[in-house]
Amino acid sequence: MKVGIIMGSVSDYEVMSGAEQMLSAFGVEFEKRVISAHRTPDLMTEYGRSARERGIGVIIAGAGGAAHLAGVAAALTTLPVIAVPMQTKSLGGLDSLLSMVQMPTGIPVATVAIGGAKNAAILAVEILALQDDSLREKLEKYRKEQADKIINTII
Ligand code: RP5
Repeated sequence: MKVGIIMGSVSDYEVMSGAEQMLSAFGVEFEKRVISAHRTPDLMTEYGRSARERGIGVIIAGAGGAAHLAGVAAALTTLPVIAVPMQTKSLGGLDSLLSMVQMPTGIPVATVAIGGAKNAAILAVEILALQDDSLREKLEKYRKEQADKIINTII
């Protein structure tokens, strides 16, 4: 299964490329698209409705401001959706965060930190690893490397 990375604007790509890099490091296949819940509602619907049959297992959605992308994606599919709130000039990203995290009961979205595209990717890998032992081993190796870096730090 692959991961679907979507973002509301090409201006989100710099942050969302972090998810791409992390998925590549784990050898997880992904596709990426710019789709706006507001500017391209028909494309949004088509994407959400067809995601599962196109082999997507998890969706990562990055958006800013009135950040409805992840919530609308979650409304269109029962695949897990992970939201990445974008930092914004006007409100620092708190707008994006609150917009994404306050989903109504029944349509959940897992929201990571503002700009947390890399963690979104790791969470997606953890979900896919539930049914993939080689991916689970890669996650364990990654955790060990992180710990070793700290343990071996001399100051
Ligand atoms: C959101 O509005 C996008 O996700 C982006 O974070 C923000 C600004 O979009 P642009 O005006 O840069 O296209 O929909």
